[in-house]
Amino acid sequence: MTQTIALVGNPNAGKTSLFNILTGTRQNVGNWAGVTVERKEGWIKGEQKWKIVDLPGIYSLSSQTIEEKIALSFILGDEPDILLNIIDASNLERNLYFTVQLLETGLPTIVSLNMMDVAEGRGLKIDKDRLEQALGVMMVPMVARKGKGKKSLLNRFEHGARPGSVQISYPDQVERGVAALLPLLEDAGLTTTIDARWLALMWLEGNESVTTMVNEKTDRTLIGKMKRVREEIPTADALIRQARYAWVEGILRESVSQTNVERKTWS
Ligand code: GDP
Ligand code: K
Ligand code: MG
Repeated sequence: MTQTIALVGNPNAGKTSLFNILTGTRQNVGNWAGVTVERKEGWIKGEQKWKIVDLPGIYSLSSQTIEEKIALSFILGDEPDILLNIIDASNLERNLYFTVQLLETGLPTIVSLNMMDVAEGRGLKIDKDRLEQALGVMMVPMVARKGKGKKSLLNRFEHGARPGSVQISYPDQVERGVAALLPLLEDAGLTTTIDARWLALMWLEGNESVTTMVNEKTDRTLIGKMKRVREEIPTADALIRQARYAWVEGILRESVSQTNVERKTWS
């Protein structure tokens, strides 16, 4: 059976470079339905088992640009077997905000810790084990432009990906909203492989794609109840965003330090 890997990450994290070293010439390029955003998919060289879909580069799942809608509807609708999240190791704070949102979906995820050469050149010392522990998923250090780390990544695909297990404690108001929503989401039959807590958070944020999905699949009485929960927390999106940033800052304080020594392990 073919497994689908969705390649996701911030713009310029190295998605295209990674896609190319993984698929070589075995690529199809088209557009996402109805829009002129490029859609690429390919097959991992030497293996028929994995199809890899390159999702548009985005910074979060929240602000709902066309690129974000495409990525989110693929994640929600197609439920890829593995999320391959490529992040820029020299720019961890911004990149990990998105990673946290992805991990909260509960989908199996592998993180490609790319740009290790740049990070090392800047004297950043990244405690990968600690980061892995905090995020609950495996990370593969890479220099995608040079194809470094590809073997380890393929090895990780073989061993399978772990579901994200990030558990951020949000402010009480938000947690009460989530608690009120969980049974409603269950009644609506919306608790599938996508984590119900994540769906509840996205609903509280007022996320358009999740709102559309809920509206399509839920009867009006339940939607009414869910809307009332959301209306009670008008600042939910800001509260959630701040808590996520604070959580990322916390784990970076514990796992990244700055050194003066420039070690050239990757060049
Ligand atoms: P995308 O926007 O995520 O598709 O990123 P690209 O694959 O286009 O990469 C953005 C730029 O970073 C390009 O100039 C790449 O050659 C470069 N790049 C990609 N991976 C690495 C890496 O690991 N190290 C360095 N130094 N540059 C990289
Ligand atoms: K680019
Ligand atoms: Mg690209």
